[in-house]
Amino acid sequence: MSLMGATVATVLMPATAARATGTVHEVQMLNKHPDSNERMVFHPDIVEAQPGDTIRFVAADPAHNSVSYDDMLPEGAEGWKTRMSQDAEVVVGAEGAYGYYCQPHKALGMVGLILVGDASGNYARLKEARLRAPREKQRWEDIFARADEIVGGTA
Ligand SMILES: [Cu+2]
Repeated sequence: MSLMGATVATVLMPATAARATGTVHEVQMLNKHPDSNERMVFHPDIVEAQPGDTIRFVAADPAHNSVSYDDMLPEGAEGWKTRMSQDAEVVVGAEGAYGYYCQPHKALGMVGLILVGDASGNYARLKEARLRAPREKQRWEDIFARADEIVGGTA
């Protein structure tokens, strides 16, 4: 099984080998942030992982999913799109930064970031992605402000 790129773990393609060696990071899909009044959030919205780790998107509230941005993936990594209102697992193989959003709530800024290993290779490029909705843009600015310190601050 190749660990390059991200693959959605399904019944047909269980990422058993990857999960056996990697850590599982849970991301809750929520209508409201547990500690603030923010609506429609991935929690946590920044995950630090290592190649081969699994990101488990938990459908704690219904009507959410996770979709990778085409222009927010490491070179050569595959994107993903999970089913609405369902738990789903994505194995992150390639080192780098991955941006994703919730399809119904993209414009409301329901977005998240996964940093795998040394993410400096494509992290700066994520900031150049074109974002149309003001709240989407605002959430990304907030995420980047926190992620800068993790990636190195100069990115
Ligand atoms: Cu959503």
